[in-house]
Amino acid sequence: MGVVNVTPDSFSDGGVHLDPDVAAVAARRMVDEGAAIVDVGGESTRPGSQGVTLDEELGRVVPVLERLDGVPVSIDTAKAEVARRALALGAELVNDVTALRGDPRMAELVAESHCYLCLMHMQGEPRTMQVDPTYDDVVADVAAFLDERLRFAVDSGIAEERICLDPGIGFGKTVAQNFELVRRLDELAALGRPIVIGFSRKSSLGRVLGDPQARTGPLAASVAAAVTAYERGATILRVHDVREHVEALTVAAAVLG
Ligand code: HH2
Repeated sequence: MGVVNVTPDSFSDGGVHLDPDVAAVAARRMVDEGAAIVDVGGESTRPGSQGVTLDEELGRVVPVLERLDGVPVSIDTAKAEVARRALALGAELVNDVTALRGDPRMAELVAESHCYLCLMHMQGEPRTMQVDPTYDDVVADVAAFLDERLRFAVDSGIAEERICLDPGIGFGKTVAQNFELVRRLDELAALGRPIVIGFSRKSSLGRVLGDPQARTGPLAASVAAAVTAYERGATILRVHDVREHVEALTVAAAVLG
């Protein structure tokens, strides 16, 4: 899954894809490089971010989606109206970082649209989530949350086979907790749904490399996280640098057989 953030402030590619033509070229290049789907988002969820209005978010993503005819698209949004417009423009997957808790109309929309859905774990909200994340056992707590959200989605009429789950790397977790979630990914895979991991460029990578103030992580570190997550059962890797990840994951798959 390639990432195209149509935002001025995303933590790693903010401002790069604000021009819809540039964003569409980037999305198509990601597919050429081997991405199965491109995740388009118009609202940064980086730690400390404030959120954007509906009009602002639509104004960012709609011109991009209009240019992506024929490209497999995921829409990264917590707003049902943004998802509705994106689905009408051909998006196949709704990537909701609030796991259907952000907008009461989202579950019904996804159920009626028969699209795919990603349910992600987040403790708190982006503005404050990194202040003091606390868990009894981060993996067990995230698994219980995802299981509950999966049941909620299915009870709302969304087909279980269309749902994937994501522990939400960096969303209300310490550096150690992010790595533990990948180390023990088999416990999340046991929920029986495909697992998405988005470790690409995240600050925990830069911090484990020795910079306690890092805001991002480098490419080689992102690839290492993706490959080890894949080895432990992740099947969808959300990444900014598609070509390098596809090369690494192809070799990892050849080794693992
Ligand atoms: N991470 C980000 C945004 N959306 N969705 C899923 N399912 N999983 C993730 O790990 C995930 C996500 C944050 O990364 P990015 O989009 O690069 O930055 P920003 O939120 O600042 O736009």
